[in-house]
Amino acid sequence: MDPLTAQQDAIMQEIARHKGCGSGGGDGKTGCGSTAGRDDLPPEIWEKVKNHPCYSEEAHHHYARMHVAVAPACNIQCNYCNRKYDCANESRPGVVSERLTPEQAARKVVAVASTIPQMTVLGIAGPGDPLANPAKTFRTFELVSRAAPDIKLCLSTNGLALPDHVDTIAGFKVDHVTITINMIDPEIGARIYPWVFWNHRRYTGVEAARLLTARQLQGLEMLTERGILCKVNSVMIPGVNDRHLIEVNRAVKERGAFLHNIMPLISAPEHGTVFGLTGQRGPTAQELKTLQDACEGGANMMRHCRQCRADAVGLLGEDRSAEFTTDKIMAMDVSYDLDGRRAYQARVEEDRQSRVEAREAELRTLDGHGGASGVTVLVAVATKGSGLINEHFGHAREFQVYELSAAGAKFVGHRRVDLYCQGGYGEEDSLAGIIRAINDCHAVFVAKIGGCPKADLIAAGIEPVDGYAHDDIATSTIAWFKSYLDRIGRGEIVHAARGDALIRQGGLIALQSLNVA
Ligand code: CLF
Ligand code: SF4
Repeated sequence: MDPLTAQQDAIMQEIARHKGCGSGGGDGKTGCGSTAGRDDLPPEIWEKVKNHPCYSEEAHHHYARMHVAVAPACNIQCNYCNRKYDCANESRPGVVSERLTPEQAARKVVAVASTIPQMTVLGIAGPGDPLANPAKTFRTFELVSRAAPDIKLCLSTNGLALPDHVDTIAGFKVDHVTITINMIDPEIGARIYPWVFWNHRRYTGVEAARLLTARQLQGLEMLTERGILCKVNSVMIPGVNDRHLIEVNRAVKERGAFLHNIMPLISAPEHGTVFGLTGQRGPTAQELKTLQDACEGGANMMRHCRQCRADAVGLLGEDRSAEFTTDKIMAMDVSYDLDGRRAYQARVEEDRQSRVEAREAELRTLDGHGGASGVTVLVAVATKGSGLINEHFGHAREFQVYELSAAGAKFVGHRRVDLYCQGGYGEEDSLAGIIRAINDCHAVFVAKIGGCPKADLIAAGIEPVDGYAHDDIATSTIAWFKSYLDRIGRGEIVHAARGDALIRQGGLIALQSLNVA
């Protein structure tokens, strides 16, 4: 056995000890994950996730994050990456971010935090790998923690250099680290990573993948030992690692990962990546959901990721980066109003708490509705954020999808669509695309909708619901679900599962046969 393999085997044996879910968190009563709330988590974990939009599904309706693109270099090559663009482990391919110095980045954070008081998290996620650029990454953290002490620091890495930097990360009080782990089997890894560069040497093939997985899992263990919350991102690549990700889910849970975010590969020839050029397809939304469902019971699933770019600003799913270009932030007159930010966030928390109570009260009234235990339906929601049904059908660029059952309303994903309303007119091609994208949903909740799309949706078997405009999503969808069950009970409708959707992901149409029930 060569010295490198012996060293990695030793690391693998050392990290094979089971740790259980959560970094000191999770009481076994509930999943400590993105859907968990205040009552489900130990207080110290709740404090860390309650206003992090990626680590709490509920928080992502209320709180924003921003990225600063300070890390251009990378130490590995992924077959889904083209270095012209941002790191595809956190970003959609095909978009390029404006590179910043740490000083520009710190100024940008203060400018954004002064303008968007619900911006609570600064993440460094590229455009290359933050830990392949440690000086720039940590200098940015140093400047930001001084200038904006209430902002949570977050990091996303491929993990190769992670074990060397864990103490520094802990020293900056970074509470949230994401590691992209696409495999734990080096044979599979060799199909994803052509090479890695470590310790002044380039490794290729299975040897490269073995080194990478050992370093990733070692870094994950080291972080969770220090109480740092870890999220694992995995890119689902059909035919390469899709089934294997169930094993990855188990392995990262054993090592204390708090969340697992399985993201679809986005691949097209124009991205110039190996996978794009060789015709490797991404998964359909249904395939993604099936895999995420199969992983339930393991490490908790994150399903609300938007694969945002390395200079993203705003709520997940919205992009306000154009308001904060370098030119604009240099011209802005900013002052950091810590008290004002705290007061704003206190009001957000008050509103959030009263809505949680209303939602729980509505859920209690589900008891006793005939058939609730066996019926599950998907519904689509048009929203601009804040957990409200507050978007017009014609203005929606995406729909959030919820699964309704006796257990309540559970967020299961989002579907990107083309705008229906274009220049004051409804676009028929877009409407057909929207119907295909939400074809597996029984209803679509909107703030407002015109007569034409309404009729077409009804003809397609999707009920348009505009009676809950500007109300809370979970409370409203549960109320509608009760009326749906009542209609079944009265024999007015017959419940039937709907077919799989043909869905756009990241602007690409993933083909799947329509099977409308
Ligand atoms: Fe950024 Fe990532 Fe931190 Fe979030 S993103 S570094 S954990 S603050 Fe979030 Fe964006 Fe998905 Fe990332 S939605 S791509 S999971
Ligand atoms: Fe590209 Fe990110 Fe992979 Fe590096 S880690 S090769 S930047 S996708």
